[in-house]
Amino acid sequence: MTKLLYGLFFGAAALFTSAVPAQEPNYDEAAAGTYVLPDPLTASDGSAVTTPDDWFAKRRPELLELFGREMYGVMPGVDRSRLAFETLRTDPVAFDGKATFKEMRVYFDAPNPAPKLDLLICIPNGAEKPVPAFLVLNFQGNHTTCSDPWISISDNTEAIHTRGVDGRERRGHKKDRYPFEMIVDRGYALATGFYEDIDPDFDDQRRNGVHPLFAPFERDVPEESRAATITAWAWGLSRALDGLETIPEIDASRVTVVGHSRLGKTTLWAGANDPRFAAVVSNDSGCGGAALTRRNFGETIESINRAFPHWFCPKYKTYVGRVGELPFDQHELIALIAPRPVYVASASEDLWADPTGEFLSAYNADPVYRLLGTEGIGEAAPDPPEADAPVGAVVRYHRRTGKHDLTEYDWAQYLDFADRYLQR
Ligand code: GTR
Repeated sequence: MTKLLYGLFFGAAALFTSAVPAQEPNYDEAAAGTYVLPDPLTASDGSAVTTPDDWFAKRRPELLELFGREMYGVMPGVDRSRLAFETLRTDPVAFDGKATFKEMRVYFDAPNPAPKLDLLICIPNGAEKPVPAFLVLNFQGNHTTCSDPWISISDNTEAIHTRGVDGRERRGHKKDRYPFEMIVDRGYALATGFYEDIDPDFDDQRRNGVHPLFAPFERDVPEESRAATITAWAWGLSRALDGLETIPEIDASRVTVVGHSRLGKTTLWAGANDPRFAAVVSNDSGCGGAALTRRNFGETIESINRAFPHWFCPKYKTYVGRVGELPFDQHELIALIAPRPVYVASASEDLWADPTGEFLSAYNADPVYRLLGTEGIGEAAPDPPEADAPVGAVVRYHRRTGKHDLTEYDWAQYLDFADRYLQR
């Protein structure tokens, strides 16, 4: 029965999307269009933002509110009395004894058993405690991130139906994206959770996942600006961080949140909202993530809202066809993370995500980083760098050779970046 219902949801979405003819994506740089980016250092009343105080007291709150209201949906609060964390299992001899695995359950609405997020946490045994950590949501369940048979198979049946995650034979099949050993060998913990534990990735008008918990915080928020799915995932990342704060071996003040693709959009928004994230990595996040929305290249505001209407709030759809009227662009989302380190990455063959637009966003966040006393994007030139040649400083960028993916090359850069800014 449940399966049939999902079938109906998908069927309805397909009917809706095929009714409006899609435009061919543009992959010609000469046709990317001309545009003027909003200036992050000019407030909406026209006044100049010239001091860190101006930024933190006025411009930053204003931009954060705009991104919530107009694009992702306003970030809801949390009822901390309903949060609970339980360590379910521990394996102190993972990877031949070099690390400890923990499985921790984050209850969002205790004492109710659901919704919940199961975190798989790997902590290096030899490193001096507490260790810095990476936090990354995964797409198909914790058991797909590593082949170790000790790891529990995701039991979120609702999400499993939507993603077709079918258990044992998928064990470890995405392990290349989550190099546990490489990370613990460098002295970092790695925590991962299944993104659909937080909110299943389909349009159900914000009924499932954590959405019901938002109701008390959304009474005064207009329907068109209520939390969409990217906001739900970002909210869940903050709850995962709440969980990491309870683990003595982990230094929760040195957590880098990493996300790929739709989850790279999510990490930028999570980092913008939650200043406890010490650093943010947005890998191949594209449209609605790091890429500038005003550029007509690859995925556009129109195509993304057609294919994934639930990722953004209804208000965002009103900008389809009038992208120049958006009161922000994505460089300002990156600026909301300042002065904390942020890493934006592209892949050379991932034109759908607009690598140049992703670079330009990072580049144009630089003035805010400078205002706040950091080196920003350092000596990087205004044009995108060569492939496989990372540029920048506290704002950093690379374009890896290859396709849309999260690879060992990417992680090697993120580890060096964390070494530079988060190791004592
Ligand atoms: C694509 C979508 C992108 C990106 C990607 C993903 O189909 O158009 O915006 O988010 O999915 O998350 O895998």
